Amino acid sequence: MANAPTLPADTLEALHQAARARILVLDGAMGTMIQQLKLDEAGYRGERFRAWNRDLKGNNDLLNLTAPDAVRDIHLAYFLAGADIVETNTFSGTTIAMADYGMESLVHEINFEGARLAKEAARLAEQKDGRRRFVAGAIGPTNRTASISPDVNDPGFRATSFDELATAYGEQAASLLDGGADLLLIETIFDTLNAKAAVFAIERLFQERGIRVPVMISGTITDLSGRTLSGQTPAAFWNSLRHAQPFSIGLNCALGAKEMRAHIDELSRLADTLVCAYPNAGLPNEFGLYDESPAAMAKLVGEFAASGLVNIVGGCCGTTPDHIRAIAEAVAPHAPRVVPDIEPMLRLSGLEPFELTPIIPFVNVGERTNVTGSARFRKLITNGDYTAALAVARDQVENGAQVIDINMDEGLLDSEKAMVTFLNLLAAEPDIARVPVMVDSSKWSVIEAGLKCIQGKGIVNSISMKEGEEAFRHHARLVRAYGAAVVVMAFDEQGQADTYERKVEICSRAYRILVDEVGFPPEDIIFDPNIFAVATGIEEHAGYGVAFIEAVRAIRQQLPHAHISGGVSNLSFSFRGNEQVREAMHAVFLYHAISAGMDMGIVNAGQLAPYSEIEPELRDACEDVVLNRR
Ligand code: THG
Repeated sequence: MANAPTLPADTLEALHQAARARILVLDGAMGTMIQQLKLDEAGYRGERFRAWNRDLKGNNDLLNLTAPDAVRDIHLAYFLAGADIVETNTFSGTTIAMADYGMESLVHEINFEGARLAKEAARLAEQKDGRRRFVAGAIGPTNRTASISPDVNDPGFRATSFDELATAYGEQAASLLDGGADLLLIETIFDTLNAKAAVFAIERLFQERGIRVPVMISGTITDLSGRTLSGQTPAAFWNSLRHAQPFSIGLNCALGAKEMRAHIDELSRLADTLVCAYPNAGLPNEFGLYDESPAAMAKLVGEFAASGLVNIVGGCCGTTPDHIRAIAEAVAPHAPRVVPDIEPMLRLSGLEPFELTPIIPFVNVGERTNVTGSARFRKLITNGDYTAALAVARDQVENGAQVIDINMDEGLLDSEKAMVTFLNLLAAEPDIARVPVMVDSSKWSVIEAGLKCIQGKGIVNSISMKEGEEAFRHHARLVRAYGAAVVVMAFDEQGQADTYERKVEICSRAYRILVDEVGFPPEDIIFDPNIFAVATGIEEHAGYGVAFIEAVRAIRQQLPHAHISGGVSNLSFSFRGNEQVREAMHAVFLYHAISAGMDMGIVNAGQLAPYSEIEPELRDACEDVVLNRR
């Protein structure tokens, strides 16, 4: 998310300049300060909502309308304690969260006023000491999760959806910008899919308005396992959200600075953007309150700064202006973290990260979860036996699949529904969901439905130029907005490429469009130059193996950072039923294709023989066929 700032250019420049010059200070907890006001039900209601038909005590965001002076004073207290950025009092300002109070219709006003009040406080603080202050529009996680079922007996159930979240987040973000927010802050993320919906909505808003403001992203690691509530590690979380090109990535809330340190350290090493940490004031006490002292907290956060881990610091639950003052003093002597240069690399995630590093020669993508590629899987899905279908996925992972390809393209099936059901159930299986998903369909609607279910960074399989460049660009932009990598088939308006020349020409054209026009990162592009069946008895098919292998070599040389994949089992369709020969064919083919630069393939993860273990006579025969020697 670069380019076209909406902020007055000087605000954006001032923000970047400040971030280069020093560790920026965020505010502390709004909720903690509101608690100290000891407002009763009437205090929350004010005159305007005196007769509202539901209890309003605890609706902190409503105070933007009913107690604006108090809210502004809290912001001002944080600014004067040393905060550069304060968060608007809008943590629950979505229609989804406001439904608890029947206040969906007030969302615009609450966010607009929230931003306006914080800006007023910023102006007052600036008048006092001349230092620039900024307002981050706070976007909380809502009280629903897109990738976790609230019902333990129904793991595939979801209380909300990507679309519902994107609509709600989009409304909130628009109102925050209308009210004057300088940045947006997607925070306290316990389910990365919620955050991906927020990122999607914000990007759509930026496109609609032709504007762009810096976006901060902050997750929360709520237990000692070091994972988010939805099960991701910090690195997986970062891989899932990196496409947002956020102003900062970081963590907040949870178990305090001490427990957060290791995770911030990890993000600090991985992220090529600013790192932000705003922990709670320690662990909760017996009343569930956070009471670490300003001095104790400042010592811990000060150490983050001394160790070069952070660019932005602040506090969450339990922190007060005194905490922020102490933290600001503690970090002031230290230089901000230097943003590292991170090597471009295909970085995916399920619950865990997967990186295609140069030492990985080849990525196994499990093919068996495919209704057209497996009669057994098709039967399980059409019979609705999802438990056994999940076992197929588990087998693939246990047999070494590092990614699983999921395909529900079957004429008699509601493919979208099957894709969604399967992915939602899969999300509840940590031993499968740890790997990234490849969403495989020839129908865009099925792909999009799948993308809306995965919290990790997955792969779209596939897009192509078969319907022309315009549709190709459109799909590529959406893939990017959903934060996925992409398989591009060597397929154009004329059809599927079958010769070396056509394969290279189409992939080159697609690469230029993706990289130069769409801004797609080249390391997130996976070309599939079409593996076709050989030894079919048809003369023209004999050269398919060689055409693929030579195209791989050329594409790897000519199109930097892009990867190559293919459906390996396609090659041996003419040997159906003879598994031994098929396996040998695949081993021989992969041996040559991998040395030419193929680094990924859709394979039967349980049935991959090493080249060296193929019986020599059979191997020679396969070589003759694959390399078209005889
Ligand atoms: N490129 C891309 N995606 C793809 C393909 C590709 N997705 C689908 C397919 N091709 C890759 N997946 C498979 C899965 C299974 C088989 C072949 C390719 C296969 N199945 C056995 C058969 O049909 O004989 C299994 C039979 C059974 O168990 O019922 O060979 O090329 N981007």
